[in-house]
Formats: sequence, C-alpha cells, structure tokens
Amino acid sequence: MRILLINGPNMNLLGEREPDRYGGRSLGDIEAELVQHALKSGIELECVQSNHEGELVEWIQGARRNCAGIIINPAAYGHTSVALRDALLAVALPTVEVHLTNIAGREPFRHKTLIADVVLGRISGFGTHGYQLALDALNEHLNH
Ligand code: CA2
Repeated sequence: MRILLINGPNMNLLGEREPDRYGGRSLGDIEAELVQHALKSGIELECVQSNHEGELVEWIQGARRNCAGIIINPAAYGHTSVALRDALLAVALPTVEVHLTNIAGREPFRHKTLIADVVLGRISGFGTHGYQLALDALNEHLNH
C-alpha cells in the first residue's frame, strides 16, 4: 500500500528557522524516520514538499492513480486555498490534515482551514509526532 505525504510552503525551512515553534529537526530527517515507520506496516510512503500551490494540486491529482490515502500539512495554503480543497474533493482519497502547532490557539486567521470538512480528520499541536499519528490513523482506517 502506498501513501502520499505532502508538505506545503515553507516547510522546507524546518530545523532552520523558528525552532521554538516548529522544532529543530529538518524535514528530510522527519521524512526518513516516517518512511521507516511506514515500512513496518508494509506502507510505501512517498514524501513531497513544495512552496507552489499548483504543484501541490498536481500531486493530489496524481495520488488518484497509485495511492490509497494522503497525509497533508498544507501549511499556510490550508487557510487560503480553494484549489487544494477542490483537488482533495476531486480525488476523494482518505486524507489526514496535520499541523505541527495547535492552530486553534494561534492567530484567528489560522483557526480555520478550507480543507477541514473534506478530510478524514486533523491532527494539530503535537509537533512532528503528528505525522506518525496521522500515518497510524490512516493505516487503521484503510485496514478496517
Ligand atoms: O503548524 C503548522 O504545521 C502550520 O501548518 C505551519 C504553517 C502555518 O502557516 C500554519 O498556520 C500552521 C507555516 C509554517 C511556517 O514555515 C516554517 C516552517 C518551519 C520553520 C519556519 C517556518
């Protein structure tokens, strides 16, 4: 089984900027650990990141061909992008939304995301461990 992990804009800066807020580990390290964690459950995890909205849309569309589900940290585009929402609706794959921080406890403009009602569920506020929680939850969902 294959799952696609998508990270949105600025997530390539993980470990380099704002470590107090977003943690000190690089995205590459986090992805490598998740790939190993996924393999234990027989899951092939494909990891991608982009700062470009259209590229994120294309990856979501492409997942329809070969993925059983999606994990996405849309970063700031979660709060703004109708295009991401439409793409997720169009592919209709089970999707888990992840945010490292508790977006409900931050500035009001972060409280809502435009994909909240089209995803299976959201994990927010548990730092990078949220990706592993999302993977386990999605795996559980896909197996039952
Ligand atoms: O908490 C999250 O995971 C966010 O998706 C992170 C986004 C923010 O716009 C969302 O409201 C919540 C922004 C990430 C900012 O980019 C950086 C990432 C790492 C280090 C520095 C900046």
